[in-house]
Amino acid sequence: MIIKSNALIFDVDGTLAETEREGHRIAFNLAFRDSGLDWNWSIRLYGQLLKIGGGKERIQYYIENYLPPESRRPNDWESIKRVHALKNNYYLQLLKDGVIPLRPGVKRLIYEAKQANLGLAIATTSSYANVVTLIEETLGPEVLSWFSVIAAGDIVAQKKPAPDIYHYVLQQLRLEPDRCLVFEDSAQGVRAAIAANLQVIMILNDYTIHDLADLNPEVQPVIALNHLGEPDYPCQCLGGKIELPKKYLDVKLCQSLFYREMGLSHPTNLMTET
Ligand code: XBP
Ligand code: MG
Repeated sequence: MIIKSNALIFDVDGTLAETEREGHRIAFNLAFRDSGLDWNWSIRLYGQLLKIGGGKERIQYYIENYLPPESRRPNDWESIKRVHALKNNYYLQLLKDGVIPLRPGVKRLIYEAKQANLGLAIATTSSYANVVTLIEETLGPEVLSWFSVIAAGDIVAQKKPAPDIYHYVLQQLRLEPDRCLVFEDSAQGVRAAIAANLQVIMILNDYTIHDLADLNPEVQPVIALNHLGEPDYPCQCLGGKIELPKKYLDVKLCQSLFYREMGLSHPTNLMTET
């Protein structure tokens, strides 16, 4: 798909919706039960395991790092894949039950972007079916076609923080990085995007609230917010290189960031350098 306009690229888990604590985590625990594994990933433990991107990779990391040597089972990738497939079945059911809403401002921004003819793309570590179902259930099946590229899961060799998924999206969009703006919630997501020369708006959540402090000075988002905000539900600016000129992030601010990246001053002068 070739698009001529600038584009917004969204991470999914933690960015479009808070899918982890009451979604993936619950589904993992149900899959463990069905697989005869007496593991229970608490909210706190899951927060530690989130540093490992990808569900299969997370299970493998847990086995290798949290279990005593004599109980390190399953110890083969095929068995891990089976547990993970069970987990995703449960996760898809949770999405269909409507238990995971979009984060504030997400729907508004996606509609604004569509209206402004910006390109839309997805770059996620999660599985393709999970993304499609989340979008269909929260935004409606028709919105799925607004996304020119949905890059997910195992489509690339190395998951975030490697930049592979962002390189893939840029290649599919046939856009240079300065024509795109990324939305991410986690340090590994920001690292992946910046390693692909993209600029990032970081939308922190309960699990990633300390991730901004984990980032080196040269790997910083352009702005970090607690959520995207709405006109009647202001967001807070938590850090970054610019100040937020209003109480929520809208497509006009995104447009002004493209101007900034191209070294042009934006006609409406929406931004203030800090
Ligand atoms: C998301 C993930 C995913 C989900 C589970 O990372 O790490 O692994 O937790 O998805 P990001 P799967 O938001 O940085 O893309 O189980 O489908 O892998
Ligand atoms: Mg994320």
